[in-house]
Amino acid sequence: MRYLTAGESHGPQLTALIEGLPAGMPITEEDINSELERRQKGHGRGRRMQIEKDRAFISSGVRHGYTLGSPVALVVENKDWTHWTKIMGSDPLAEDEAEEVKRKITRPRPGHADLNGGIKYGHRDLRNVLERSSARETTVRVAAGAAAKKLLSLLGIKIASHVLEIGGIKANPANYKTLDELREKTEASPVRCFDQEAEAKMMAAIDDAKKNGDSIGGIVEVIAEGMPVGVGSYVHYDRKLDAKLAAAMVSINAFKGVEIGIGFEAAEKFGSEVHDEIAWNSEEGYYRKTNRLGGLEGGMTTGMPIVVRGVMKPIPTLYKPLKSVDIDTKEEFTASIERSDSCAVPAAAVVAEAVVAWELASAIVDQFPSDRFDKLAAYLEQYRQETKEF
Ligand code: EPS
Repeated sequence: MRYLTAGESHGPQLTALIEGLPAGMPITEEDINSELERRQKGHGRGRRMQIEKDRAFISSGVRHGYTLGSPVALVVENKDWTHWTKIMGSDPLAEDEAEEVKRKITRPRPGHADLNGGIKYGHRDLRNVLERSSARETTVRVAAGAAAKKLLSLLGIKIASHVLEIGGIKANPANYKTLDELREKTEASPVRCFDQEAEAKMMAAIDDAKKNGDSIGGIVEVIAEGMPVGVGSYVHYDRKLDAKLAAAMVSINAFKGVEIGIGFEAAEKFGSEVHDEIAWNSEEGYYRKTNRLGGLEGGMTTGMPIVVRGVMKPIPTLYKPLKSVDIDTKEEFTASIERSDSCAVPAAAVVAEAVVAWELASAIVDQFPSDRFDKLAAYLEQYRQETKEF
């Protein structure tokens, strides 16, 4: 499967175009909208989220609640567009109105795509860069991820996410019995954190950052249960599932790093403390006694829960901006101020869940190719049975 997105932050709409979903899979706009709603929440979000009420319109590929096998197009309208029709319109501007209408930006924000993107594409108005590089685009990545999540759930694969750290405040290890329990508790948390004590401290840290015109980042974790064994491959670098998951995580705006399982902690431990011993019983077949490697060995799934973490740097758009250089005058100025969020880590957990879901669903569809969803489900069932008997 693959997908592309289109759309600017203040353009009329955002679009995701999905190729490869098998035909006959049940899906509704509500499956997508519930995920979009989750992305809009979180303590620390800015004013844009009060303007928008993100809803997906399925404009292609689904009929009467089922996929057709044709491309699935998902469209989310930007409500804010009504304020930007002239500034972001596709029509050429008249000579005399050109400058005042553009809301031109010439002072790049450190840490954002502004300067590098301007140089690369030859844009002397950096708005031409920031409109697309904005994290607004993650809206339709969540929409595409929602379709992937639907496919996974129909195949008995559950996925959830939570926030582990915000602005240096670390949550205690989350002791949940089931992913449903994790989901229930974190959905009710304004920072998507399982640990309520840490939650209060995280919210206070966000409020402080906001008061100071600053921003803070954090760490999110995604867990997926029920993946069949052997999805992905060891035979080529570009078929390794852990590599795809890492790329997907770092592709999220402001994400700078990723860990799988115990991640960087493995550097401090002996091999005997890192690797998960193999066991077998007649009910489950093979399993690992521990899951330090986060459900992935040799670029493939082990059948244990997939555990992926990502670190998000603080959002670079600051109300108390850092120093920058005006690209027209070359003078030192403070960077331009755009509307921003003091912390978007809780929302980023939902985005991380979406991109992980996409990679897992995509790997399954690649490995068990079928144009029909019912055949895919039957094939997977048979494979799961064979795995047990191996
Ligand atoms: C976002 C929409 C954006 C920002 C934010 C995330 O909308 P606007 O620029 O109109 O406020 O709120 O993105 C950034 C801060 C950024 O630097 O990219 C969204 O929909 O999540």
